[in-house]
Amino acid sequence: MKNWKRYTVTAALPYANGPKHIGHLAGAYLPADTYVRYLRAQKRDVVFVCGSDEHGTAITIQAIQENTTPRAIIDKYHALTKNSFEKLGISFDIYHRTSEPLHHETAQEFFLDFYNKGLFKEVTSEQYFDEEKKVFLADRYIVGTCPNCAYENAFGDQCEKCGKELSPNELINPRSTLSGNKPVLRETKHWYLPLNEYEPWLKRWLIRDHAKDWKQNVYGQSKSWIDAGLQPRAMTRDGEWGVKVPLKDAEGKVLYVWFDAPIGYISATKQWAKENNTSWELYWKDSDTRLVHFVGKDNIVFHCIIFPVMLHMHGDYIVPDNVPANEFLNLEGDKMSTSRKWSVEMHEYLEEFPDKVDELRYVLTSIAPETKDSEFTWKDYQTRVNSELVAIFGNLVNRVLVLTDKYFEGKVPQANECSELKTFITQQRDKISDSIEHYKFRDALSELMNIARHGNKLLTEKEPWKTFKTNPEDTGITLYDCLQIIANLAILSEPFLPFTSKKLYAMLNLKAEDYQWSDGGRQDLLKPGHQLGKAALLYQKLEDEVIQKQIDKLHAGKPTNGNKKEKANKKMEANVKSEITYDDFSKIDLRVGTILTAEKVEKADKLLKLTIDLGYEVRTVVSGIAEFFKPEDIIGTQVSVVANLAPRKLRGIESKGMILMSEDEAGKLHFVSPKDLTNNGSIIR
Ligand code: B3M
Ligand code: ZN
Repeated sequence: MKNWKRYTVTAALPYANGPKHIGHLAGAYLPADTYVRYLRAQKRDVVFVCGSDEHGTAITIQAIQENTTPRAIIDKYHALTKNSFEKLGISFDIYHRTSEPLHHETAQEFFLDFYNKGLFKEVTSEQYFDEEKKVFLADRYIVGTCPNCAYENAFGDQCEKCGKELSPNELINPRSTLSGNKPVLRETKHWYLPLNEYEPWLKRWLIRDHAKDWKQNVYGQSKSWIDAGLQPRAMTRDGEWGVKVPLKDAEGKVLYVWFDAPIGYISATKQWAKENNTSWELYWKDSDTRLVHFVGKDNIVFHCIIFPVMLHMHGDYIVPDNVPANEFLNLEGDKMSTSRKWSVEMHEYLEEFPDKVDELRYVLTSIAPETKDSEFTWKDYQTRVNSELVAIFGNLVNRVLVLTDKYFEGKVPQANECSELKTFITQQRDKISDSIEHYKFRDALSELMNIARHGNKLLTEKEPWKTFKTNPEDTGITLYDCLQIIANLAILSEPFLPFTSKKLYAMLNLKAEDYQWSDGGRQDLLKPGHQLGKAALLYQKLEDEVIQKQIDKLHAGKPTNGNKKEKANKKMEANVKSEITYDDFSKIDLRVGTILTAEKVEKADKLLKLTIDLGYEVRTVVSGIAEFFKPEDIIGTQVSVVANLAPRKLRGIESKGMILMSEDEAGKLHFVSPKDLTNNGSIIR
């Protein structure tokens, strides 16, 4: 294996157009942070960069829709997300922004490098333009009638009704979703990256170098993209918001967001190097630097194909050694989505559980979607916290410290190193290292927990509270071993549970900076006689009410029509009547009739007096529909009538029969009418 001199670790730059949820956290940021903390614990040279991705059509369109500016949107969400990451212990060395001048310069330099070398293809094509909003329209922002199924609201890239993939010019009656107007076709020139020309290089690089060491999901996706054949891809867009295309004849054009965003990793490193008086180039241009990109699965193609090609085209740069992308984290049986309000946003979690960060880190790593999609449920979160963190980890630490306090006045008892234990913990440390190096954070965490399990097992077997009366030396030995286990946990838990680790160091009265990863396994981390610090509870049990509240909150936040619909369904369900026989039904004489006249009933807001032609006779029927219909509007309407209902008097008027109405979820009434004009008096059965 190569001996890397330094590491450049990146985590996908979040779009600063909305809050980020725990699915994003589990997908990229948490594994990246765990990896980096592990490298730092090994005293390796590493820079961990991230920042806001602040350009792109989506932000422009959102600003138009919300009647605000892109700047206002990005400032808000940059701050929110940066702050959430800090609180979650995601330890970036820098959280930069792609709106910074340094980034614009860096991205433009890349563009010009390609341009000057003549690597771009210039292509002029016709694209839809919204004349009122003055923007070119991405395919998604054009709707029209589907040529395949005639659905009227098909998107410019796909019809959601029949599923057919479309291009905007296939739509019949195209409309802009921004103004509702018909867009016009305009000629526009763009610069294309000829990805197809780099296929041979990509293939060699991917298959020769990474068929073995990349995750199956990542390698497979990348390979199938390449196998399918690559197409030139436009690296510029029409618009005002973004990095300006640095050419004279490119007024009103900006770099495609996926061209500039990954360069954001480089500009972030430049800024960090400036602040830390070091060279950014070592981290991007030295072949002994290992470049690792942590991303979610929807970003694989950009990090495994497009960006590597860009780095290769530029020439001076290293390419990623690995892109350990995760799959998706679902939530309570459904895809996580901020817009559909089916998500747990990072800042929301922090508001609800400000002191339970490691609990979230623990659960998200335990269920990380490393090889396939996985699922977060609040019940599972509760179970893992209560029966693993509280019952195994927290319980061990608490019992050992309390017992040491009780029997040895909080001082490490006299004992010798236990070589068996030393071997065990050293092995565990190596298993954890190996798993982390292979981006298997779930396995790594479970090996960490096995160390805590081992401590509990020692306590259960040795029962130091019993031996104290007969053989206090044995009690001392057991507690000594358990204390060394806890000190090892302080070191080895740090990448996963940094807040826990910090508390452990304090409780043990040790200084974190005195230890590194290779100290894991040592049996003399705590010397006999060493005075321990104060014991504190590491984790608290999560009660059912607390969890139920989160579940209720999630369901209450579902989009309102879903919610209303649920209520309506419940109401309808509540009205289900008991079974009747066919004979019961056939007693009702149901007929079609036509409303001949309609008038209001004096002093009765809800009633209309109707005369209805039933073919064989004309009837008077009083009906409670005045709130919903104006008399003049319903004359001539065909309705269904219960013809043999016993007559009754309403406001002094004899009503003979009843007309059928259906009531919707809002309580509004609708006539139940035959679909086609039918003879009056026709029997309904
Ligand atoms: N902002 C997409 C995303 O948030 C994009 C990642 C950029 S990484 C260079 O999923
Ligand atoms: Zn269709």
